[in-house]
Amino acid sequence: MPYTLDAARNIFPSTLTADVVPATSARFSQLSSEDQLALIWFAYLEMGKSITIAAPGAANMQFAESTLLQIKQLSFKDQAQVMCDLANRIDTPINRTYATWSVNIKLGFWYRLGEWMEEGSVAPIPAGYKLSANASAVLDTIRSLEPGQQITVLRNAVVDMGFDPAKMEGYQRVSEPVVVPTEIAQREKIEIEGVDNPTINQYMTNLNANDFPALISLFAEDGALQPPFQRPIVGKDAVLRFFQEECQNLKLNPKKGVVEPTDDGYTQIKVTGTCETPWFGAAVGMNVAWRFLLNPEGKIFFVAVDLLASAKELLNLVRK
Ligand code: 45D
Repeated sequence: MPYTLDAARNIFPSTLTADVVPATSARFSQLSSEDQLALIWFAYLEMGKSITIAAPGAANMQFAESTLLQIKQLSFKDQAQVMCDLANRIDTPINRTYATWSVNIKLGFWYRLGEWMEEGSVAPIPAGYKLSANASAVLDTIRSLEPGQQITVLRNAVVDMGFDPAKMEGYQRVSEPVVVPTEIAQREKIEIEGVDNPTINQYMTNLNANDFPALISLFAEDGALQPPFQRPIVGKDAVLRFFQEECQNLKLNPKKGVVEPTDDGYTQIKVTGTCETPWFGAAVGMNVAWRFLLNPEGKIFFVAVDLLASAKELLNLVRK
């Protein structure tokens, strides 16, 4: 019997994911907008002491530029209001524009606002701002997380701001242009201890090379991809769009894995390793697992990417 998507999602069920991340994001979302902004500011300052965040490229910034300049021209009071409105997710023109942006454009927008807050051209968090008890507790939790989990909480905070795109209709999504894939000769060879499978190898190599046409050809027509803490994205068209909009310049470092054939010709493969984002490079290697289910033709029917609970989970390759 062929697999259903629900059954596929449950392969390698003993995989421990970093559930503290969605739990922390949920607590964060309950805070007042003032607390949210101040908390991110403090978290961002603290993290900045140990890891440097890369400045966004021009391709990232061009789409946010006019909104940023519009904000820069406002009074401090109005700037603070714009930022609170973003956190409150209410219906404003800026919040609607924000909703159309890809994740990387949203991050670039806040990166620039953060720079301006630091240099004093955009309203800073009031000196001596005191977080509420709840907000302090959330900040303490964030402090205790691994760097890969910390940046995921920050990213969630940014992604969740602005007007809800699901409440908008007929809008144009805005994302960076797709870069040219790395030349074949320049692509790094992948070696995964315990896994010698052409589909898996090409998945890793093509994603690292930003070769999305080659990458999507590895998927079954109704194939699905489940990013960390998200619902699966189903079907080749939707998965390709996700790769082009959200997955440029990632660096996957798969290390080891296990291959388990099933009775009906499908193959379950779990791989663990790290993943770097262009924002933090090698400074933050996120501990991840890929749980693949290949169909009898060797195409990807399903792959889940999980952010792992701890580095110890990199060694968990058991099937049950
Ligand atoms: O509110 O195989 C201020 C897939 C204060 C694809 C601020 C994947 C006020 C398939 C500081 C100004 C994608 C699933 C804000 C693999 C305020 C696949 C600013 C996995 C907001 C492996 C804050 C990829 C700022 C993964 C500027 C796991 C914050 C990718 C910036 C994960 C935060 C990427 C940044 C992550 C966070 C990136 C830049 C977690 C970036 C996080």
